Amino acid sequence: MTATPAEHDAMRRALDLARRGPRGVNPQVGAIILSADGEILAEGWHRGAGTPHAEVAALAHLAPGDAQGSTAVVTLEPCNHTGRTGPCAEALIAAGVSRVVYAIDDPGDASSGGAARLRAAGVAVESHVEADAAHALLDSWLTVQALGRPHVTVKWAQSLDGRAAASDGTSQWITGPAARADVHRRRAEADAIIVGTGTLLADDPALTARAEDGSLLPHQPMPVVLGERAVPAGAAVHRHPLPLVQYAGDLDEALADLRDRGVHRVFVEGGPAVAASFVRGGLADEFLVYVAPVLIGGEMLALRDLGVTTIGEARRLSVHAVEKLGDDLLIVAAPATEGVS
Ligand code: AOF
Ligand code: ZN
Repeated sequence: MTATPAEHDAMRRALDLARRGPRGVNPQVGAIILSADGEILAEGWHRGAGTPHAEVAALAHLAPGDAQGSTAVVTLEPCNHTGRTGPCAEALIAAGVSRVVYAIDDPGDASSGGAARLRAAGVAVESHVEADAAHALLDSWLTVQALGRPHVTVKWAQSLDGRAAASDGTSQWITGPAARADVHRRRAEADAIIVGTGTLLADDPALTARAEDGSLLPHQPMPVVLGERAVPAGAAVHRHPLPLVQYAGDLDEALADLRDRGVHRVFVEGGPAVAASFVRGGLADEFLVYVAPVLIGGEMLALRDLGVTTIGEARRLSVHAVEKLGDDLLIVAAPATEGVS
């Protein structure tokens, strides 16, 4: 049996519930308990590490016995481990749930196995329901689990002919206000924002996420600079509410250290050399390319050399979205064959 339309609806609602939880070391998870005839009996979501998991939060609304014969719709495979809390698979079995529908598998070594445990107890289990939406919600958390590093978005703005600056280095402003506002909104969703020392010295960016009136948005990404050159004492980035973190060496080490600091989502903002080093290292999970209808010509390409000498080595991407922002275009793309599934 596949999932019913009511179960798909419940999953979409469970994903909305999941979004109420905080992004952090634990995933955002939502759960809904449906009666045998598809009525919502209870809802729950995970409120962060150390608090009850979504399934347990939902079951807590029901009197003993009320979940007997019910269906649990959960955005992540119910866990099968005792971590900060007990195993959700056991809680569902104990409550008498007879069917579990979930979106994506739990990738954790210790926490996975809930589906098998449920089936062993005679519970019907259906997976991969609304899986794409659940993937999108948990992309950074899944990247951290699978690859041990934060999810990396590489962003640049370019002319229609692929240039990021004029020959004298001037680059402000290639794109218009709508595109810039979109960048700030996305910066505010990142845990860290990375630039190279070249960009920092050339543009003196504040690396803050700002509203259109210039005020700071509530969530600020940690400012990070890559490279060995010293950051001047008067640099605008020193007025960022969070202290600047600088890495001189290896990209992988920088990302591992950021992960250890709780960073799940980084936004790489420049310039062409830093962007190219992420691409060369296979470290770019997502691309945001803002394209302005302007021609610059010349040598100042948006991306430095990738070591591609023959077309078979070109990095193929798939386009996930194209948006019109004022006069500009935003292309959202990702490596065609990579990605966590
Ligand atoms: C679920 N439902 O709502 C969540 C799950 O240390 P703990 O006990 O908080 O466990 C954290 C792990 O449990 C986390 O890494 C992930 O694998 C899973 N999260 N599982 O069944 C939930 N938040
Ligand atoms: Zn759990």
